[in-house]
Amino acid sequence: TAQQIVPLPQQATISQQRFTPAHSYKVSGLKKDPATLELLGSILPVAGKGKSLPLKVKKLKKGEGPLQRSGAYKLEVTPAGISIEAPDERGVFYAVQTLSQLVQQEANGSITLPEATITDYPDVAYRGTVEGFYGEPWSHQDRLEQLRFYGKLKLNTYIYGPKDDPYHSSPNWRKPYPEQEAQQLKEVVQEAKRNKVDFVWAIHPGKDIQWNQADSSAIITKFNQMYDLGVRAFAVFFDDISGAGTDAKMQANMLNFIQRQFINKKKDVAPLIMCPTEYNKGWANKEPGTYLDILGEQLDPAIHVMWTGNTVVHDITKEGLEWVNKRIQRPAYVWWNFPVSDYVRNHLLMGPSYGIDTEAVHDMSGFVTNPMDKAEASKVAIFGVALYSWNMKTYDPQQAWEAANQYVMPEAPEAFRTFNAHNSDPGPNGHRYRRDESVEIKPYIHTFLETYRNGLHPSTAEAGRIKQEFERIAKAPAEIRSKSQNKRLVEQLEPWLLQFELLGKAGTHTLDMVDSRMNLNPAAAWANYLRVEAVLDSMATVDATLNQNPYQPGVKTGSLVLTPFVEEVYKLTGIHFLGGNQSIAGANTDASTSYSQSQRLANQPLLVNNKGIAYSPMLEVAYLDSGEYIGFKPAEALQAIALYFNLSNNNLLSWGVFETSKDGKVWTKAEATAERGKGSINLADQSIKYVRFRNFSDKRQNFYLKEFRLEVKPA
Ligand code: LOG
Repeated sequence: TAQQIVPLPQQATISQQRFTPAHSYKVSGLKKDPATLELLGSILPVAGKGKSLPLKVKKLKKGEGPLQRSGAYKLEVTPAGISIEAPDERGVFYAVQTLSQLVQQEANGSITLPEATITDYPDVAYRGTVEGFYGEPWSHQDRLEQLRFYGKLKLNTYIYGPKDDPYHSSPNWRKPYPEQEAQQLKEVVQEAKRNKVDFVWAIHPGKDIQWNQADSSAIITKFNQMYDLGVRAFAVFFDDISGAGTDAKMQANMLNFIQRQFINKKKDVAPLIMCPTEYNKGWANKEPGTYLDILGEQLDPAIHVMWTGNTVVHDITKEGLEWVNKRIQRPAYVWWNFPVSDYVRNHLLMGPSYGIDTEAVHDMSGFVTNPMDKAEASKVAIFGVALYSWNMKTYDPQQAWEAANQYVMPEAPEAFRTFNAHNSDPGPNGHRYRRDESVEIKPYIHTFLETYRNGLHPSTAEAGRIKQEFERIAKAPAEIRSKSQNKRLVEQLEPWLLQFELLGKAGTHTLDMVDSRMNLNPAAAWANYLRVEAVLDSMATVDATLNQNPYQPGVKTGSLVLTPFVEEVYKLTGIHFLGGNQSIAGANTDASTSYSQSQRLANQPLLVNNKGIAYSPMLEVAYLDSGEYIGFKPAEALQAIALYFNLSNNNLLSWGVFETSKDGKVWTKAEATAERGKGSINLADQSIKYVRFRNFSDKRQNFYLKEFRLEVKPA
């Protein structure tokens, strides 16, 4: 079977029997590609002198059909020799990658091969990743390792566009990279070449672009600098901007100019890619003749247009692609916002890559995933995308995920699987994107809880299964730490490993607590209750101490099913023992709410505790339509002290006003000063019950919601 080859070949006959090659191989036809030759030498004995078997590489004759695609190959392995035919160097490299998966090292030191005939080619022409997230960009070493990983999985595209690289975006997109960065990018480009990956360098000029000759030249100049570093593929991103940069006609003009003046003139660069401003259906103007239609009509047909789906973060459906393809008049180049976690930074997204339509092969020109800032941890999801985009019809998300756990952490696959199974869902978020989590244990948890809520004894079958899972969880982190050879991966997981281990302990004590209570052993139950409490305290400390970014600080694990389970059972047991309403010390803050009617901000999560209420900062452009406002209504038990805001906009107070109210009806202006939209307002008036910021102008106003926080204290 071809089952061990990833991604799964399109056609393969692979014998069950294995043979030991009689001689070493004499390679012909590969002189011009030292990287592939080197790889070959690392997997097979290649001849010195004496008798040898032929390993012939031939260029595939020109013709029709999928074997003409870049990366396609035919591979034939018999005891008499090996032959590879491919239309390009990438295809030969992929044949050798497949060969490396066929080769087996035997205990006696020899190697064996099966007889095999494989005819293989990719379903999607461009496959890979877009380093397109906000936050700390990948490290140099991370990037080099990713490229090797892509080579093995036949991914051919890496789009470089980290939002927080100032030379990719504003303020420095017009400037050349400083020497050290330039040198490192050069090395990344070389590693990409060795692995037959197109390194696509993207520019993000839209925040402050001027539609004039000077800025057109600035882009060409920058592209030429990148060309000199070895880059042979380019992209222009216009996502997450507001103002003059968003004009479709101007964007199309500029891109066509780049196409004529740069792409067409260099004979050796890949097709140009653009990310539009309206890059998802949710944000697209649906009126005919608007933004997307203008791009469709005016943009040179050779230019690819990226698309994230029906919303920013969404499943990818055939219907959704058909909708946009009609407008942009070409198949969209999919930018899948999974497993990116820049909008849920306290979570890891380690679950299967599902929700990508296996019927959509003809509706896309490319498929790239936007990963987490944790490069190694992102491999689980990227693995799925590699299998999907190479051979779509056979893609099974669950199977791919099982294989990924094995592939990414071969030294501790079971422990890694356990960890990933319970670290999948991003939690509530502004994009309303959710994932399954703890799928296998969920039904047991539900039944257990239903029973326990009624004060009844959960069955030993359920309790036993759940306890076993928590014991596995408690052990998994130590196993991962001690066995995994991938230290960088372990480092990236570490805060979550720590939290996961605690969750395992908390859960185990929880089951013991219920068991003693039901067996009428209140002393033991109470002792376990205190243990659960202590571990939950430790978890709160981890959450409040590690990963303290200003967006979604903290460390969440098992947040969809398991952590809520432990918390609820702990709470129910506490009520049983202590009576009354158990609540977190201090004022009841749950009743603090946002006070807003803005559609754009409706799903943006709030951070609420007894010190403050805040909007979780937004990465993309926020806006208020004429008359709309955002604000807060603190809980009755709380009193407003001060409002801190950073609404990043140069003339915030020319269109917006801060206001307070005692009743939500009569509003008083609160005097404020702002520097580039940043400032604070003192609110030391006990009668204030509402605070808001209102757009009093007659049109929509854009800004970045970097901070909007009301400090409070118990009244
Ligand atoms: C950004 C992207 C970010 C992602 C998820 C695109 C085209 N742009 O809302 O940089 O990583 O969403 O937060 C985006 O997706 N904006």
